[in-house]
Amino acid sequence: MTDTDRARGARELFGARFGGAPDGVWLAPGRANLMGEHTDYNEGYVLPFALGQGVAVAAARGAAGRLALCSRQRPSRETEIALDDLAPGQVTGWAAYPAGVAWALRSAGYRVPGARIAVDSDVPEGAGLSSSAALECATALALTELAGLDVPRAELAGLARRAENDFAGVPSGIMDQSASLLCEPGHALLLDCRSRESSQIPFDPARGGSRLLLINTRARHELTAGEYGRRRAECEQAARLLGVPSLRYLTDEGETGRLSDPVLRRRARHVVTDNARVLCVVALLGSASGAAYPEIGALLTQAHLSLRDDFEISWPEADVAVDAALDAGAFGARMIGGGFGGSVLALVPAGARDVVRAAVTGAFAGRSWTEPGFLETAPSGSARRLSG
Ligand code: GAF
Repeated sequence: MTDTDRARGARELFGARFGGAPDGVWLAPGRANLMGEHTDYNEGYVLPFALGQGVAVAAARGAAGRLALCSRQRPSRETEIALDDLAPGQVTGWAAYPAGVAWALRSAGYRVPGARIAVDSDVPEGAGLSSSAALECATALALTELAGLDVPRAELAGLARRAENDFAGVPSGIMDQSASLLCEPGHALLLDCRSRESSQIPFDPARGGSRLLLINTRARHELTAGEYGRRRAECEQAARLLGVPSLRYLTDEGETGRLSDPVLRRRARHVVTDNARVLCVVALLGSASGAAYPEIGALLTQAHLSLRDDFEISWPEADVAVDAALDAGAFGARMIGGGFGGSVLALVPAGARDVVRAAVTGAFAGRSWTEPGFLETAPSGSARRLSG
C-alpha cells in the first residue's frame, strides 16, 4: 500500500461518516525495535526504526468544543465527546488513544479545536508494532496542525505518551511515540531515555545484503495485562535495592550480583546487558565491516535469550519462530516489544528470506498453530502530513 492509498482510505472514510472533505490527512508509522527492550522506562537506550505501515487520520475542524472519532477498523465504535468532559476513564477502547491526546494537549495548556477525525490503519493490531502509539501520534500531529500550533516533536511524543499512560491507563515508556515522531528513512533512532537526546543512525540492511523480516506470531500482545507493569515494578525495586535512581545507572553486569533475589537479579541483568547491546549495534552500524550484519544478528539472538530467560517475557510462538529462522540461515532473530505476544524481528541474508519464511511457516504448521504473518520492512520515515 502506498501513502496515496493510505490517504485515500482515510479521506473516503471521513466523507462516508462525516460528509465533505477533511482539512488534511496525517500519517504516523508503527515501529519495530532493533535493540533495547524494556530499557526505555529504565532510562536506558533504545534503537527503534519506523515501519512503512502506519495509521492515517483524516481530520477537519468541527463543532466548537466537540471531538468526533470514527475508525475503519472499529466501525461499530464511533464516539463523540465534549472536549471539556475529557478525563481519564471517561473514554474506553480504541477511542481512548486519540481522545487522550486531546486531553494531554489541553492539560499542557494547548488550545485544541473541535474536530472530526476518521482513522484508517495498515499496522497489524496486536502484533506489537505500536499501532496505538501511531494512532496517538497521527492524532497529535493532526490536532496541533489544525490549531496552527508548532509543538516540537519530542514534546509531542511526551504528550502522546501521557495520553497512553494517564488517560488510556497503559504504563508504557517513551520509545514507541518517539519512534513514530522522530525516525528518519534509512535510519534507526538512538534514543537515550534518560537525557531524551536522540540521534539518527544510518541503517540500511538492503545495502548490506540483508533483509528485515517481521514475523507476526499471531499471539496477541496486550500491554494492559499486568505482566508489563509487573516488570516495571520489579525493575524499580531492583534499582531501589541497588541504591541507584534507575537501572540505567548500572553499567557492569556484575553489579546485579548484589541483588539477593534471583528474579530481580535476572531482570536487572537483562536491562544492563540490553543497554550494552544497543551501543554495540550502534558501533557495528558505524563500522565499515562486512561482518556487521551477521554480528548484529548474533546480538539479536543474544537479546532474545535474555528476554526469554532473564526477563521472562517471551512466548512459545516467538521461541519457535526464532529457532526456525536461525536453523534456516537467519543472521539472528528476537522477539520485539512488550512481550507475551506480537512479533519477532529476523535479520536474514537477502537470499535466505524465502527459506526462512518457509521454515517458520512449517514449524507453526507442525504444531497446528495459526499460520504466521510476514512483513518485509525497511527503516522508514516518521509522522507527516500526507495531503490537504
Ligand atoms: C512497549 C512499550 F510501549 C514501550 O514503551 C517499551 O517499553 C516496549 O514495550 C518494550 O521495550 O512497546
